[in-house]
Amino acid sequence: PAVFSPQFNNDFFKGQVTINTGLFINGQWVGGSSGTFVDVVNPSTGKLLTKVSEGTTKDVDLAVAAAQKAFDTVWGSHCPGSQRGKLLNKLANIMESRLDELCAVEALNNGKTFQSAKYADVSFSISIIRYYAGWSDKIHGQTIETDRNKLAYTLHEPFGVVGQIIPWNFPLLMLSMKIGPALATGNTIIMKPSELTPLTALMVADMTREAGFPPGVFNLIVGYGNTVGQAITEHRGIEKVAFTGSTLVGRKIMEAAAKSNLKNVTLELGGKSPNIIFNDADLGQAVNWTAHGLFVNSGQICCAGTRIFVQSGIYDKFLAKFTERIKTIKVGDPFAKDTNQGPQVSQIQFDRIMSYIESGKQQGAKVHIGGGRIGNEGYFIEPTVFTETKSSMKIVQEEIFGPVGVLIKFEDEEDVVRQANDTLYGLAAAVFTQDINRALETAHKLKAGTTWINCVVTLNPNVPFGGFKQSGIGRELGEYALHNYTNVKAVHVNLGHKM
Ligand code: TXE
Repeated sequence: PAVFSPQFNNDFFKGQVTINTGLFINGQWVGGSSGTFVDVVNPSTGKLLTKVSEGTTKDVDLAVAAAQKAFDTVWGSHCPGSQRGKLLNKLANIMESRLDELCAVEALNNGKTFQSAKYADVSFSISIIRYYAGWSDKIHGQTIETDRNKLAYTLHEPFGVVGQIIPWNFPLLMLSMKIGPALATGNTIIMKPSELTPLTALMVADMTREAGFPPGVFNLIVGYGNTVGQAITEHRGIEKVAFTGSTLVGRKIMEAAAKSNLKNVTLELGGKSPNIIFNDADLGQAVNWTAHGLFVNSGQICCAGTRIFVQSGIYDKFLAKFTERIKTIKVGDPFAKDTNQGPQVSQIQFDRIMSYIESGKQQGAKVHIGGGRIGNEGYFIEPTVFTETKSSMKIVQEEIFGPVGVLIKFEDEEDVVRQANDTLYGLAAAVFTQDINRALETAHKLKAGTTWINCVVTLNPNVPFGGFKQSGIGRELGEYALHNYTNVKAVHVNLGHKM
């Protein structure tokens, strides 16, 4: 298979990166069995970057066979946890030694700014791998007292071969959140990155080899959702599938898992998270955090605070200050020093977002700021805020996944909790107030897997993340994510009961 060698020459990174563009199966780079390719596009220009081998159902079969063999011979119970931890630490060190390369490729392929990749995505990915390296030799069950004549204990065993399907918004971070706990607990992996953003995943595949992971432990197949994704979810040799992406596809994954071998499923899906600002909030901080929660990663983040509820007493002041803040956001080249927001990831996403903006206008909401395209090349969209919305509007109910939010006035706590919970989703929420009682009371009433108080969209490797309602099943990050990748076996030992 070929390699792609982009040359970078910008303020942050000068140099060339070499990326294998094949499939990574059983520790080897191979071409896809169909000989076809996936086009990978630069979202800043809309132009083709490179072609990557396209996987098929047949390649998934080959990868599952390799992963099963690795699990049965060199991984799982054949590899002590301390050794798995050592390999994960080595992987993290290699990623760190190539931090700038990873950031550059992430910015090139996804469109996020180099700086955000550096201070958020890539650094966080490395921390996550290290965090799970530490867990690798601490995976154990319980000893359970029953009676004097019996001993019972549990073992937390890996599933075996697990499938992982990830999206394009945080290509490296999503990969790290998935492989960290899966490898720490001793599973082998079939990974499918998004067909839009496979490049950093291809780099990591090479790094797993360099780190010394045995062949077959980590396998990477680039391909489309309805072929490779579907093949993973239907495969009878795969015991577990973990997915991050749209709620629509999440449903399909559960269905395919149910119809095949009832594989264990975890899902991290969409959101429409409320961001609540009470009258007594620190105005400057609330404005800054709200802008971060809405526009970070060009708004392409599942836990974005897209429904901004502002209490009536502070509404006008907040709107004025928030507007000034938004005007300072510079949209443009991900590699320029002063850029805060890059392009959307693809033409399809760009079109979706623009059609949501259109629908907001048509349903009678007011574009307070933004609403348009920037330039005529690439997929750049202005930071956009709507006011004068109604709860039935599509822009209030549906995930837009772009730099678009709605500002809604509320009167009291009861009113805002009702409105905030009026959604199919339940991924996250944020509350801004100086009153600790109000902050905690509201946080406890919100139906969301994460609630931030006086901040928004900040994650830590050791704090769980995941959704209530239609935002998902299971938790990623933290100790909780280990449960996604282990089966619990109970062992009963008779010490003296006679039959
Ligand atoms: O996501 P998909 P899309 C939301 C967001 C966005 C919308 C559409 O609202 O606007 O989804 O984005 C793979 N079986 N999120 O269409 O299709 C696909 O190849 C198995 C929220 O790009 O869900 C990719 O690897 N896999 C989200 C992955 O699923 C399938 C992040 C995600 O793509 C498949 C991304 C199938 N039938 C989008 N069909 C979040 N929660 O962060 C597709 N895939």
